[in-house]
Amino acid sequence: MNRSALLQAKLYGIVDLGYVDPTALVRVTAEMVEGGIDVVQLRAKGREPGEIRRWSENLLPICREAGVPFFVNDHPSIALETGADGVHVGQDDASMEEVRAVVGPNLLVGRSTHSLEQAAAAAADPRTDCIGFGPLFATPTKPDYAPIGIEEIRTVHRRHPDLPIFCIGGIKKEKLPALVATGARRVVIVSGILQAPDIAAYVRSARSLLP
Ligand code: 3NM
Repeated sequence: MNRSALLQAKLYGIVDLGYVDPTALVRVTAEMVEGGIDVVQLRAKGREPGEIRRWSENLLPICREAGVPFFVNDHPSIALETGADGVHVGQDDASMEEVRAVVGPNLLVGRSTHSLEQAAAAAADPRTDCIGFGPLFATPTKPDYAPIGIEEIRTVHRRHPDLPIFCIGGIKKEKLPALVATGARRVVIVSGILQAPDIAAYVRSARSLLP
């Protein structure tokens, strides 16, 4: 899997253990894939590494079969050892040097960014394959972060045209037309997807709103 797969991607879904019971992980991931999700990440804050490793091993084949890149949040060694396509790290997590020392040159590495300055720093580092940019709106999924709004979306895309930028935070499918009009090209939706009564249908319809 290489970076160009991420440039093609439009809709990135996170299977977040804050919303999904462990017993439902496989079903939810399969429904996201069925709906046409472009990237899947496993996010399991505060969970034991052994559990995260097992969940990663369970979800990876579903994504692999569909050709969907699979990322593990926060745990470079689990991403490497389970054969995931990538790892996603936050600003407060390991440095890019530390992450690459664990995963080597081939895994994809994503980084959260919360300002134009952080996005520029990530873009200037060739070890970073994609970024999250947000939270655009307040969100219970990441409650301790102040929303940055949508004014900078156009600027961040203009400054970094070759970097896959995934807008994130408080995004529901109803907001997609306005975000696209503001220059967004790729988005992450977490609770909107995971709380939908029909996950595959929600993903399909959100995906269709991203040109
Ligand atoms: N990271 P929802 S916002 C996991 O800005 C995450 O880095 C963010 O969830 C960031 O779609 C966020 O439910 C939560 O708002 C996104």
